[in-house]
Amino acid sequence: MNMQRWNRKYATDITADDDGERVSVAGWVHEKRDLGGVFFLIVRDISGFAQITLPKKKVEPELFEQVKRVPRESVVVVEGEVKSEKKAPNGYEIIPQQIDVLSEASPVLPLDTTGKVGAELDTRLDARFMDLRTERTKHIFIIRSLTLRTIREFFDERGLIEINTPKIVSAATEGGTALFPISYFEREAFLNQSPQLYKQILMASGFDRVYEIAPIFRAEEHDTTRHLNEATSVDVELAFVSDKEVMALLEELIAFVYSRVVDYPGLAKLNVKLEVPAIPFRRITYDEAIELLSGEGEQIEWGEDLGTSAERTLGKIMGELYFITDWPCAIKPFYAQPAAEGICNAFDLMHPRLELSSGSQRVHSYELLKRQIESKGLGADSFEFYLDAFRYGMPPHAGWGLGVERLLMSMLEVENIRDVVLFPRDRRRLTP
Ligand code: AMO
Repeated sequence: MNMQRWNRKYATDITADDDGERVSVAGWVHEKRDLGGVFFLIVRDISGFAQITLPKKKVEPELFEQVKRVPRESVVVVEGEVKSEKKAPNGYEIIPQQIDVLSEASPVLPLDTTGKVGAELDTRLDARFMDLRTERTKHIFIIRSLTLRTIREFFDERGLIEINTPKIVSAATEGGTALFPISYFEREAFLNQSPQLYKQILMASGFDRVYEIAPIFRAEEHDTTRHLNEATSVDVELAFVSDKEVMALLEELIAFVYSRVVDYPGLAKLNVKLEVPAIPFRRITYDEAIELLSGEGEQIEWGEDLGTSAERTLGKIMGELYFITDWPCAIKPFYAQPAAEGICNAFDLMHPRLELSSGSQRVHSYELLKRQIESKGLGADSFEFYLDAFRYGMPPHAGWGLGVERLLMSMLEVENIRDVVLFPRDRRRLTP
């Protein structure tokens, strides 16, 4: 097959100004419409749609028969002449000279790609390759890519260094959520829950501003619309700063991402009204949070974590992005720095619907860290490689982890977290 011969253009790169030009568009047969004297073939590529017009009297009968027969969603290359046409999408149509069917689709499709017939999420995830051909899903993943690019740009401008830490690890970091064990030769190993230990180790290296965007694995058994077993986390760690500075960095980042996504033209296809949030976000302490909840009839014992229902109630009261600060140490990990009696310098960033991020100022004293690991009932032995980094000069530091999917689903008003992951991993789903 000689692919060179085609002067291939994306559907939206062709305009009415190309009138008279010979072009090729390559893509999928989106729709076929027979209007009697004229037949329309709508070809879709990643950019949009091209109208191929076949006036029955003018085109070769064989070409016409071929087009009539080709099943929807088949892959075709259409070569022909551009004609300016006000009524067509993008203001032009193509009068074809040749249509090559490169791959014929089976006639019964798992999904309707025009979006006229809706499908259940499970059906869409089972046929994700085809679901991605629909406008809404396509734009979600272009926005995901834009979001990640924007995050990297933001960090790059501020001099953070991007790091990659191991995903095969020997110890847990986030108490409460379970680990996925894997067989690692003759030893026990796990998939990482968070790059926490490694990003902290780097603080002892002189790399004083780092970030990582990578998968985290959590063996959570429950099946919710906000939890995945494999998620993507944006992790940040900065030295010579406190929790206050990293909170400011986090809210600036969120506002920056929103400002970019607001400008993305495809956002219109998702029917969301997005406004760039004003910074700084409101801050309430854990004590204030449980007081607010008590006012709504929801009693939380001091030292108890806030569950889904509490998060929802608080979200309704706050109505916008906000931080919860000054958490009881008992419900935060060993690496969070204690401040006053029983309280540590930890925070959660909340969207009215769900938690987006958590972080803290870290313990940087070797002795205190070791004591805190032990007091959480964890064996200091398995943390030796981590503790070592605290013995030879460890600056004060702070950081956070932000769930990429949580950010996307809240920003785009998507109900189920699985909708913003190409191939989600959950309790039931290991393929595709
Ligand atoms: P935490 O456990 O709160 O903190 O995780 C940080 C953020 O990651 C996202 N997240 C998840 N998203 C989808 N499915 C899951 N199962 C899931 N688990 C977590 C959430 C959450 O807010 N080491 C600390 C961060 C730090 O202190 O730097 C940590 O992992 O958006």
